[in-house]
Amino acid sequence: MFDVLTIGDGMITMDPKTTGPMRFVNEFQRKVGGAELNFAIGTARLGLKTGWLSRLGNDEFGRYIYNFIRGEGIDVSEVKLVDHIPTSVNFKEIMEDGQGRTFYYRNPSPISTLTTEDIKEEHIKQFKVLHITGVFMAIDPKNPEIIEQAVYYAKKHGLLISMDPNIRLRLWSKERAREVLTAFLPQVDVLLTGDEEGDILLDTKNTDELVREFQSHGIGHVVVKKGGAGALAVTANESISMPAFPPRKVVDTVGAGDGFDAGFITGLLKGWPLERTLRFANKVGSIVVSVKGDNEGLPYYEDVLVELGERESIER
Ligand code: KDG
Repeated sequence: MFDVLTIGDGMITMDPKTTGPMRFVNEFQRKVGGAELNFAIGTARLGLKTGWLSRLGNDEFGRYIYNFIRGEGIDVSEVKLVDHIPTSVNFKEIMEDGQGRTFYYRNPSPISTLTTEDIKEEHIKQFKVLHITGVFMAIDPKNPEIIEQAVYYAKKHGLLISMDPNIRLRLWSKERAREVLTAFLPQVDVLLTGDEEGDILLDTKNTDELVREFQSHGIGHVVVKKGGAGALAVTANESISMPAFPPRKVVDTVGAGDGFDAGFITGLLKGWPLERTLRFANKVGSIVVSVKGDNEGLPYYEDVLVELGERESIER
């Protein structure tokens, strides 16, 4: 039995060696990225048995990502390398304060070859959680249908559905994102959204209203991520708001939300109380921003315990 499955694109991420506008950056480091891929790495490092369903180009970059993911101990039995479409690439721009922009070269992406036939009931039913995000659904107009198929099998076999809207406005419009993602809300058990994404989905900046509206769709865990301002987690019985842990240093904020999601799902599957789950997820997010790269900062389970002061760190 596996724990969590996610479906999404994997990209070569070109990380700038210097900060500032990309037109002045001359050197990049070749890394890997992709929201669902980061989430998969995050959960695997935290000790979950994770699967990633994807398509990569049958090229050097595709082989590199495939081996990288396999090296993280993630199940790649549903990852295929396809001919004729090169592996997606994105270039990052990082400013002095760790914020930045992304420039994609992923149209088409190898994952556009995925069809509903590639979603197999026998595969899905081996997991406890299906984690879906707006990035995959934005890449190709037919992708929401693929997620519908996966959600159908997942529900049939009692999996929890977790969703991070992960809205990338370079990939689709606010209107399309709202139309597609809100249609999934009645199926979602755990919603892990940024506050600005909540506003795009439901047209309100008021957090209480957002939460109430999400709960009206029957979502059991509504989590609103507020970046440096922390997060709020609400269930039918509890509502916990928690400030973020101050990171050692903010170097690169990309991937922090995926890390938070990985931490939250880990706590949930471990059956922890909501407060502990939120604290753990917050800590994972704060560790990620202090390291450059979309997933390099994702911590191992023991690292988080050390950072939370629950385990001693022996240096030498
Ligand atoms: O959540 C981080 C991801 O967004 C990043 O690794 C790559 O921009 C990306 C994407 O579209 O997946």
